[in-house]
Amino acid sequence: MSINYDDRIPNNVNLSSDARLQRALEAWLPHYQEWWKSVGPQVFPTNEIYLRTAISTDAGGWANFGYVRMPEYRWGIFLAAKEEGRTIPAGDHVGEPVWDSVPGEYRNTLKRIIVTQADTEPASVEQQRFLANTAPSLYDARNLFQVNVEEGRHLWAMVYLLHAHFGRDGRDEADELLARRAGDHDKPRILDAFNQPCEDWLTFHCFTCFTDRDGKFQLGALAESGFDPLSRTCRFMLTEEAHHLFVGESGMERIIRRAAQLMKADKNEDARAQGGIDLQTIQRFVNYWYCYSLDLFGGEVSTNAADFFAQGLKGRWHEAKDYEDHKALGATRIVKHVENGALVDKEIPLRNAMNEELRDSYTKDCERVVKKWNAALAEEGMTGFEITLPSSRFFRRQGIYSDARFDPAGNPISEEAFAKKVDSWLPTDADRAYVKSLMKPVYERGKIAQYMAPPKRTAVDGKPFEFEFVRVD
Ligand code: BYC
Repeated sequence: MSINYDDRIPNNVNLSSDARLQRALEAWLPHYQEWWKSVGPQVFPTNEIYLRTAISTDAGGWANFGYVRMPEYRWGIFLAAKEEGRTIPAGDHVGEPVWDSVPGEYRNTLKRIIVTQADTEPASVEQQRFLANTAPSLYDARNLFQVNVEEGRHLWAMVYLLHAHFGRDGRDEADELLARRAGDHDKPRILDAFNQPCEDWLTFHCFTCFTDRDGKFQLGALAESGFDPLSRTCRFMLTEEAHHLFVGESGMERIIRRAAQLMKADKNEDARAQGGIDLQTIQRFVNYWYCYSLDLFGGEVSTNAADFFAQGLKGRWHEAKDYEDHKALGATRIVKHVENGALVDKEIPLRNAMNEELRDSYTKDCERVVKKWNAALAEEGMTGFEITLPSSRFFRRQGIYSDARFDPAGNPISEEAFAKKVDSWLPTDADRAYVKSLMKPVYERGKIAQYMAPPKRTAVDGKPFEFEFVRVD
């Protein structure tokens, strides 16, 4: 599956064989470039950055490193190789051959899923546009840029599907994707988390750890789609996504580790007094972004989710590999509901609880990550504090828990009890102001901001932290 870089839009879908589609995408390209210029990274916009670019979708080809100026990055359309004989993994059509074109009866639903997925990609670039102005190191700036260019490429992946498979409607939706803006009052992005500000590096690492991880699981569910072009697109996106998660996971670990080191260095064990971010503040940011990301799985009980599954448009995480019953008919799941201020168990048809199933897979993955952070704390000699994940009922704005109040352990509490404790559970204005006050750029090779430990390994082409990841001059 080598990629053709001779076309104006690099691709491995034989784009030049379809002149109409090629023209349509080439007409979209300058609008995309304009969008990148106006909302992409605001510093080092034309400096050489050490980035990876895919040259093939095979194992050895997708991480090809070299210096690139971001506007010259070759955004393209890359699908994982077609699996001959692949069948629909789940739902009412399980076992039938996959669809290479859109099944008419599911056209609108499928378009909606693709547009929702697509919308998150440019949104994250917009949210992160000012972060490089305060990068803690050139290595971190480089990671931010890598994430940004690849989210831009993921937008291309979805726009290709819209143009290639949804005709006029698809083209209109592709235009709209460049018209909405993260956090814009009049034209916001579709999902809540993508309208939240991301203006400091603690937030960035929470975002890439927790919100990009929703991306991992949603892409995983779409990789199990019966619509094969979507599945193949998502399978390749997942390979790129892994590095984004590494950035978030290891970035948080470095902030947490530094907090512990600074506490040890201070006579009052006060990380803030030493220019770091204290563990309690980090915990509050974790609570905020984990819960916002839980919302991205939709409601606990969802007929939309049941339809997506029944129609074979979305599966569960590792549907084909890990499950035996791919119809999920007749099966049920207990979901806790709130009635008269108390939690009661309700039995829900499993298909209606598919969002909850995927959220479970996500939560398990997040628990694994937090365990690693706590191991890092223990390694630094910090035994009295552990980072924890709140209950999936805490601080929700979507689904059945959004109308009630819960403490982080998931117990229902009154509005007054919540108001009394909220400042110890979620970031306060003072926390945000403090974290913001630390955001000063460090653009010297091999140097790093005080609130973050350097990485133990960079995961960038085997290069050391001191490497010239950004050519500053
Ligand atoms: N915010 O039946 P319900 C990524 C809406 S991230 C606002 O409970 P459903 C990335 C919902 O649309 C992965 N609205 O939910 C990460 C519906 O609206 P309508 C993105 C929300 O439909 C970092 C209503 O509430 N991919 O890739 O079962 C950087 C009732 O919905 C939210 C996808 O999301 C929310 N959080 O599930 C870059 C995959 N949640 O119909 C990239 C595609 C729900 O009443 N999307 N609503 O107008 C989907 O599969 C589903 O749309 C959702 C929602 C899972 C999001």
